[in-house]
Amino acid sequence: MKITKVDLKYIAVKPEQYPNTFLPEIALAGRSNVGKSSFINKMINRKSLARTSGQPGKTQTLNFYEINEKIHFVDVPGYGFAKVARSVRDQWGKMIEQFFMEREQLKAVLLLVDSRHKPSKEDKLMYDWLFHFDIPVIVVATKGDKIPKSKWQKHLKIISDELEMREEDQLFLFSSETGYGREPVWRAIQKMI
Ligand SMILES: Nc1nc2c(ncn2[C@@H]2O[C@H](COP(=O)(O)OP(=O)(O)OP(=O)(O)O)[C@@H](O)[C@H]2O)c(=O)[nH]1
Ligand SMILES: [Mg+2]
Repeated sequence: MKITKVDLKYIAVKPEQYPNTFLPEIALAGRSNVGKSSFINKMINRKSLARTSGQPGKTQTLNFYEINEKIHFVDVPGYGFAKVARSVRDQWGKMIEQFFMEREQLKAVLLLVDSRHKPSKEDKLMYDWLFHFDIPVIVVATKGDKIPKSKWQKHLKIISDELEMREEDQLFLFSSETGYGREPVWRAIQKMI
C-alpha cells in the first residue's frame, strides 16, 4: 500500500464531533500498551504521527487519521489499564462502545492482541462483543519481533483457540518494529472497505 497523504484530521469524544464524511473507517481495539498507535504509524509509514508511549493510557480520545483521502483509521484508548481512574475508564468504555455500535462508516475493527501472551479475559469479551454486534473483525497479534519465528505458529494457534475465532475471521502476526505483516493486513483491510 502506497501512502501519499496522511493527517490526523479529527479528534472526538462524542458523536457530534465525529467527522461529517462518508469515508470508510477502520477502528483499532485492544488493551492499553498492546501497540495500537504503533500499528497505525507502521501502516501509514510515519514514525510518530500517532502518539505512542511505554506508559499505558497514552491515547485518550477517538483519533481519526485520514489516509490518501480514502479511509480513516480510528485510534482509540486501550482497555485494561488499572492506573486510570475507574470513572475515566468507564467514560472511555462508553465512548468506544457508542462509536462501535452506532457508526455507519465503520467497516471493521482490528482487534490487537499481544502475540506473546494468551488473550486476556477482556480480549475475549471484546472479540465476543464485536461478533455479537455483527462488526467484522480482523485480529492482529502485535510485537511479533519479540518471539522467535519458530514459535509464531504455536502462538497464533493459542490466540485463535483462546478467542474461539470463527473460520471467516482473519488473524495476522504483526511487528511495528520490522513491518512484518503490513502488506497482508493492508490487503485484508482493502477487501473490507
Ligand atoms: N518490540 C516492539 N514493541 C512495540 C511494538 N508495538 C508497540 N511496541 C511498544 O509498545 C509500547 C506501547 O505502544 P503503543 O502503540 O503506544 O500502545 P497503545 O496500544 O497505543 O497504548 P494506549 O494508547 O495506552 O492504549 C511502546 O513502547 C511501543 O514502542 C512492536 O511491534 N514491537
Ligand atoms: Mg495508543
